[in-house]
Amino acid sequence: MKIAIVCYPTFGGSGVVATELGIALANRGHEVHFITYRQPVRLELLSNKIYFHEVNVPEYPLFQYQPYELALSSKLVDTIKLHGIELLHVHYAIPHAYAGYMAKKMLEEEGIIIPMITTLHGTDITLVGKHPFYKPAVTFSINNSDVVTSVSENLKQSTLELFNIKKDIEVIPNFIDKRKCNPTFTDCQRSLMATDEERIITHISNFRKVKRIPDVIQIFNNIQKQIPAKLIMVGEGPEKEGAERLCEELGISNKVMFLGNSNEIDRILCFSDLFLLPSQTESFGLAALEAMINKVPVISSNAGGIPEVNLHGVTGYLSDIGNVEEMAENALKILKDDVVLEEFKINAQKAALEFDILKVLPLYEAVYEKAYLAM
Ligand code: GMT
Repeated sequence: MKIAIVCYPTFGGSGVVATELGIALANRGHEVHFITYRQPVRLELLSNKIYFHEVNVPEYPLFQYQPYELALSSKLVDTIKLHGIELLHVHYAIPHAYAGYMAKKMLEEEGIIIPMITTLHGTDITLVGKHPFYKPAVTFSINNSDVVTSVSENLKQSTLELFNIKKDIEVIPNFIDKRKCNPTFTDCQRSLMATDEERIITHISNFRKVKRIPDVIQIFNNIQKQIPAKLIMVGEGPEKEGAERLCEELGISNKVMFLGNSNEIDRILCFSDLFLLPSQTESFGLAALEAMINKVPVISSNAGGIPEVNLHGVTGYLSDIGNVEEMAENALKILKDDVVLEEFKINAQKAALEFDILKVLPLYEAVYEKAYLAM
């Protein structure tokens, strides 16, 4: 099929999922067109099966807010016509589903009928979408998508609770590609980060409030009082400065490394012993899954869809949001004993394999086929 994918091009989970999905679809022979305002961060190679079309929004002084939705829907119409695209898959409801619906309607005027699949990712529902200023438009765009998918059962239930949804929502979880996790990888530069005695603990996110960054620091602070350890913080965002200050106040700055955004997540996870994800809410927790496939157990909150990924007592432990004491105690249970750590590492990777792209991709393809045939 010729498929257009609309997503955010950033390091955020929805952009990563959309990009990895597009690459996998291209590997299966589909022609994939990414339509967004910048080349997606994980999209390194363009080919005769992968195209990128940039959405430009010309600045005009009259507008306090530049009309991105308008530019996106126009770009969709042009690209779909030019390349004979057969299906539109939008990731993140706001404003992509809304712009996609407008494009569909414009194309219909010209006799072109194209199905639109909307994938809900989390914050488009639980944080931003439910705001009264957006809610009617989000409800409308979901109800007017041809197929709606959500990345976890929990997100599906939240969507049904928060919005008046008349469509079925199919759950298609986030995924990883086990083939990208190379078992013969020998370039794991652990010694650059820590001594042999130290455990390495990692957190990766966009450092937004929802990630509860101060909790990450407090959990680590409690751990390092008991065992030698280092914390690696990967990502950029509004909470980073405060986190650096908190480390100084606690006197642990020499044990915490802030690496900024990275495209080499696997290289960092290969030497990590534990991953921390104490989020306020998380529709799925792709970062946890990426840790698990790299044999890294997870200490997390039990928020949202995280329990569908991190299995309590098996791949890590879950605690109530904000219970940093318990999270640190659980972390120590895993980290203090080499045998226990190894057991959790193996369990984490085994559980992550359930989300391998080879299992998840056919679910998307089935949805595409159903939507296409229904037109
Ligand atoms: O976690 C973020 O803040 C980024 C966000 C996004 O919209 O890109 O991630 C969401 O989508 C990911 C991919 O489906 C999920 O794995 C994340 O759990 C979800 N984040 C939240 O629900 C907070």
